Amino acid sequence: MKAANAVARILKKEGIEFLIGYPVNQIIEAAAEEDIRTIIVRQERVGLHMADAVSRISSGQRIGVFAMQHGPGTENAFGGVAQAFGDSVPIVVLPGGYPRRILNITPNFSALLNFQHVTKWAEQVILPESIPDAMRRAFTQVKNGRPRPVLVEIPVDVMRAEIPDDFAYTPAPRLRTAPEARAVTELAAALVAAQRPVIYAGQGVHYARAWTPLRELAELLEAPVTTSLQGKSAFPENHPLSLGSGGRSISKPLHHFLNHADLIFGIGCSFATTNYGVAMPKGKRIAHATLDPLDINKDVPVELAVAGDAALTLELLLAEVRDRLKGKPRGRLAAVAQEIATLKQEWLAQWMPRLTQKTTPLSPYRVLWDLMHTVDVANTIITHDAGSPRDQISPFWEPTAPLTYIGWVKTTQLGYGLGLAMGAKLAAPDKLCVNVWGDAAIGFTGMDFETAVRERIPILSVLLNNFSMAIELKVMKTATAKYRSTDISGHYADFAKALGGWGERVTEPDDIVPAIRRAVAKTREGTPALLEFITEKAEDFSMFA
Ligand SMILES: Cc1ncc(C[n+]2csc(CCOP(=O)(O)OP(=O)(O)O)c2C)c(N)n1
Ligand SMILES: [Mg+2]
Repeated sequence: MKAANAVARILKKEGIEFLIGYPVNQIIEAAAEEDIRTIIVRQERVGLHMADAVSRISSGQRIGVFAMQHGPGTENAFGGVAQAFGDSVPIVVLPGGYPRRILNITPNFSALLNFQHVTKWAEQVILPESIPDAMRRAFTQVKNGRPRPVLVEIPVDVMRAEIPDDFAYTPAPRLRTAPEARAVTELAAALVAAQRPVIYAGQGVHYARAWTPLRELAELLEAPVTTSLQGKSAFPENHPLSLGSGGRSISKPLHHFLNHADLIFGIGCSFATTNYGVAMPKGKRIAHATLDPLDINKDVPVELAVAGDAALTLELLLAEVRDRLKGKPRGRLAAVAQEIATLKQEWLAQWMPRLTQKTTPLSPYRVLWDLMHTVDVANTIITHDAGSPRDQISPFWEPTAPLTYIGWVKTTQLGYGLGLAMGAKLAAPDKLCVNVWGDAAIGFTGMDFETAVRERIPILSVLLNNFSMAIELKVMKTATAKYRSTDISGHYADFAKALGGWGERVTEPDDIVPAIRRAVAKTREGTPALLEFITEKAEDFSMFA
C-alpha cells in the first residue's frame, strides 16, 4: 500500500474519527478511503483549532488530527500549532514535506526545523517503511505525559511510495503517573493544618477527569475552590465553595480569599505567569501538584511539590486527608460558604446594573448575562475569544458541569474561539456549542463560518460588535483620534447569511432573549447561527488592583 494509506490505516486503529485538513495532502484521500470523516476548512489555523477542541473536550481520549500541504499549508498552520503548544493541548499534526531531493534545502519550509519549539515531538519520515514506527512514536507521545502537539512531516514522495501492507500496529498505550507517597503525605498534613486553604485547579483536572475527587477533597477540607481559565468548569461554580474562575477579570470572593489564604494548593495547573490568569499574591505559601515537573518552582516558588497525574494525586490525597480527619469534615463549611456568599452578593449587586442594563448600544454584560439565563448551561460548551469578550464573560459565566467551558490564556490568538466551538460540536454533537467574540476577532477567522455551514457543524456564534478594538482604546488614544486606528466595521449578520447560515443583528435589549432562542432553534435544525449584538465600547472589567 502507499505510505499515505498506511498513515490512514494507523489513524483508524488509533480510533480517529475525524481528519481535519486542507489540501493537498494525500492522507486526506486515504482517510476517506478508511471511512474516517474528512473535514475541510478554509484555512489551516482554524482546522488546528478544531482538532484542538476535539482533544480538549474529550480529555485527550480522542485525539484531534490535522493534515495539510507542505510549504504554504504548513507555513500557514503555525499559529494553530503554537496556540495548542501554549495552552498544552495534545494534537497530532501531519504536514506534507517537500520531496526528499529538495527537503530541508533553503528556501523550502521544513516543518521539522520550524515547529521544534511549538511541539513536544517532531519527526520527519525519510523511509516509507518507517511510517508505522513514526506514527507509534507520535501517538505514544501525544497520549502520555504533558499534553502538547506532536508532528510527523511526511515528504510527498514518501507519501506516494509503496510499503508492505502487512505491517503491525498496536495503538499506543495511555499511562498514568502516580505521585510519590511521601510527597502526598506531606501535602495532606499541610492541607489539614491550614486554616484558610484555597484550592486552585487547572486543566490537568480536566485531562485526568479528576472532577469527583477534586470536589470530594474540597468538601472534606471545606476549602474554597477556584480554577485557572483553562481549568474553568473543573469545579461547579454554583457550588457553595466555588470562588469562580481565575482570569484577567475575576470575582470579588476570589480576590478576597486568595489574599487571605494561608496555603494555596494548585492541582493540575502550571502557575505560569500570564496577564490572563489570576496572579498568586506575593509571599503566599504554595503547594503545587502537577504532571510536569517543568512547571514546578518556575514562576512561583513552592513550599511543597508533588509530581503526578491529577486524578491519582487527588485520590491518594483524599485517602490521607480522610484518615487525618477521621473521615469527616470539621464543621467549617457554614462559615466559609457564608463568607463566600456575602462577598458574591456584594459583587453581583455592584455589577447588576451592567448585567441587566437597558440602554442601546447594548451593554456586552447584559448580552452575556441574558445568554447564560437563556441557554441550558449544563448542556452548553462555551468559549470566549481574545479581547474584551473574554474578560466580560469569564467572571460571570457559571459552568455547572465539567468541560462545558473552554478557557485559554497562555497565548491569545484573536479568532481562536470559532474553531474551538466547531471542534467541540464535532466531539459533543448533543451540546449547544457557543463562541463569544468581538468584531476584531471575527476578522481573523470569520470565513470559516462557511465551514460550519458546509460541514454541518451547527454552532452558535455570539458576536459583540462595537465597531472597535475597544480593549486597545486606552493604549491607542492618539492613533484613534488622528487616524481612527481602532475603528473597524462590518455587517456580520449579513455576512453569516451570505455564507448560508442564520444571521441576526440585534440592537434592542428586549430582543436579546428572543433572538438567542431563535438562533438556538436554528442550531437544532442543523444550521449554524451568528447573532451580531451591537454593543457599546465597554472598558470596565471586574478587576482588582
Ligand atoms: C492574532 C492576534 N493579534 C493581536 C492581538 C491583540 N489583541 C487582543 S484583543 C485585540 C482587539 C480586540 O477587539 P475586539 O475583538 O473587537 O474586542 P473588543 O475589545 O472591541 O470588545 C487585539 C488587537 C491578539 N490577541 N491576537
Ligand atoms: Mg470590538
